[in-house]
Amino acid sequence: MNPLHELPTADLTSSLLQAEIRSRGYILVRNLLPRDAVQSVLADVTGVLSNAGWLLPDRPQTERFANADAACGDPDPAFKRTYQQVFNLESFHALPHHPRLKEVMGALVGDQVLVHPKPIGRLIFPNCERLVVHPHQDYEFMGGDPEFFTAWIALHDCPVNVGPLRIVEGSHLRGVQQHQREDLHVPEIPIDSIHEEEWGGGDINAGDVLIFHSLTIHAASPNLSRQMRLSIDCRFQDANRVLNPANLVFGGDSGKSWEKTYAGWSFDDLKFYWKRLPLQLKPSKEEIATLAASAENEAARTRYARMAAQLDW
Ligand SMILES: O=C(O)CCC(=O)C(=O)O
Repeated sequence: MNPLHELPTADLTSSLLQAEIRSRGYILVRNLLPRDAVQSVLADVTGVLSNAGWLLPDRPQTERFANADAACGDPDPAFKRTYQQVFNLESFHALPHHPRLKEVMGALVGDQVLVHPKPIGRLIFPNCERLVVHPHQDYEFMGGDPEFFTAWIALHDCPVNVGPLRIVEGSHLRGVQQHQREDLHVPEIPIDSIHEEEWGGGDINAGDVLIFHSLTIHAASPNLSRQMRLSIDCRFQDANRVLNPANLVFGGDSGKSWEKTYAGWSFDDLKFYWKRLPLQLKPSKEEIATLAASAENEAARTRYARMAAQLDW
């Protein structure tokens, strides 16, 4: 595996950042976030996991030693229940808004930064092949304007054997790739279409941020340790560019809502902040209302109706 190309925070300028992402499709910024900011999210997340019985009780919870008997992952119901508690944490949502990260993402996308409101937490048990995320482009899942960027943040030091992200340098220049869906798995780019020597990776530490373009091919490395690999990935774009409204709402019939997410929060400033931005939704609210009445099948009409009900401003 090739080492990742990295930049120290002190060297970051808007033009350097943009040039690096334009040519390589990613950049690893060492020590961008203060370690204590990341560690306090880790403490909250491991508190939830410990209560769920996912961690060995005789080890400090922030060391993340996994209870192998509890191993689970999406879409297991036990996973979804615990994941929802992690997703509801205020600190989990606040980290992508950390001023140091927002400043760098602003240097990349422009002054009006939209932080996508649904960060994803990765709660990866060790030695579970089925939980390892396979090669893909984020654009396949988020849609909208491909000019958005992901920030991948490990919540602890993440050496290669604990399963950090790996990246194919320059792969964003290949354009939108065909993703395949095998059995019930999420769509992925076939692994044999990527040569082993194309992958870049290495240790990623607490405080480091791996930033990459929506078309950059990436995948997780397997977690071969005895600890859980915990990370957050979140997306950023110029608020004036097109956004797929699915990134603002909850799908499915799980009953998730922003009101439930916010129920235990102490502060209001990160609640519904995107409603204050002049977003370019595609499809627009009007188009979604039309689709809710006229889409070709019942399932699609239900999906659009659920979306329309949540786009209530
Ligand atoms: O952390 C992982 O295992 C996968 C993350 C990922 O695919 C992403 O950040 O888009």
